[in-house]
Amino acid sequence: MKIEAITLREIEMPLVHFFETSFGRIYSRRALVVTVHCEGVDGWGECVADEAPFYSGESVETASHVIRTYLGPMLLGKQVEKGSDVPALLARVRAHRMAKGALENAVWDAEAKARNLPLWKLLGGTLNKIPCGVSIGIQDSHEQLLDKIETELAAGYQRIKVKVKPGWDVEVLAKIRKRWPQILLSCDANSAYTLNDIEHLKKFEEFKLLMIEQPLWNDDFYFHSVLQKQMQTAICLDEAIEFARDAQAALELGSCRIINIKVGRVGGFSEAIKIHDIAQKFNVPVWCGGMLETGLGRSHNIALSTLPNFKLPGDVSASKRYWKEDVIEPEVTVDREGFIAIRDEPGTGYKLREDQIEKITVKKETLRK
Ligand code: OSB
Ligand code: MG
Repeated sequence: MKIEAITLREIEMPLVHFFETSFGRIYSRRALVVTVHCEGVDGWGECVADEAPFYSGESVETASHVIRTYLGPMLLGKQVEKGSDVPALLARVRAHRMAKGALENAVWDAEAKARNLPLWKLLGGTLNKIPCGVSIGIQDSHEQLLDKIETELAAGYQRIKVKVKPGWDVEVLAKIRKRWPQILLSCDANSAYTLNDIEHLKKFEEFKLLMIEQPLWNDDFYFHSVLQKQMQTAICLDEAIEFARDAQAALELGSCRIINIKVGRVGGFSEAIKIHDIAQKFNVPVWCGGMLETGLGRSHNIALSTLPNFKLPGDVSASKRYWKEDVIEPEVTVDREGFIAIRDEPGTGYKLREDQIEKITVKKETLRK
């Protein structure tokens, strides 16, 4: 497949409910979507970078700059057979993993369509349904959070994850556990604590959490290993794992007992698969995280979640939890037992609503050689 052109779009989608983490609240999602045009086949990819560089150093603007100026030109006019050919072509650019991931995944998408194969099979998936959990942001009140949890449990979700930060943690977790003593419950701090908080973090132990996600600095695994040695509760790393070698280092150090894989954060499917495989060798389960993706990124997360070591419920939930109108058809739905059934059609199994994408596009340009 020759990459003849790349379309870069900035889209904006209002969230049905605000989403708040330890680093801030958003009401609407701005994102970058790329299309690689390859001799009659179009592959699509979503860049998970946020509008602001708060979760990671990347943002919509940095990703669009780097794709337009460097990464796009490295692919334009090239003959690529597989998504897995892409990382080597982009290797000269350092960092900018979310920008790279959008392009690489678009090529995997094109490859699946060109070969008439389901993307999940191409990735090496084996599961025909995937277990789902939800990530629930910080709310205006404890009552509002408890109401949300009740709704999600009633919908069938298998695991509840709540966002925490200093001032919204022990008391909140205590209320949840009191009301639901048995549910699978975890929390995600998005780097809101330091090692000075170790005694405070030990108070989380009594809530029998499935895991505490990324409690310390976003780029650290050494101090997480110090913390993990002093905690019974499993630590899960999200932000800190950008490469397969990070996963290896973290597991050798004992920094975590679970890994959250986000395909965008790690620069695309190739690196995501490598992390999956390393964790499997260490007998460490992984799960698929989310970045408030539109249906496009969501459909890629679903495909990745079919690999055999995705043993814990992911953050891949139904479209309607985030969007009034999604960009794919059908939208993603979760059954009463909390599973997403894998679709067996070629590509992602979800059709992009290009008319809808056009409607929410705020900027668009096409790159050619
Ligand atoms: O840390 O997992 C995270 C959303 C934005 C940025 C970071 C995170 C999240 C989530 C949402 O937890 C997961 C989802 O997409 O449902
Ligand atoms: Mg996280």
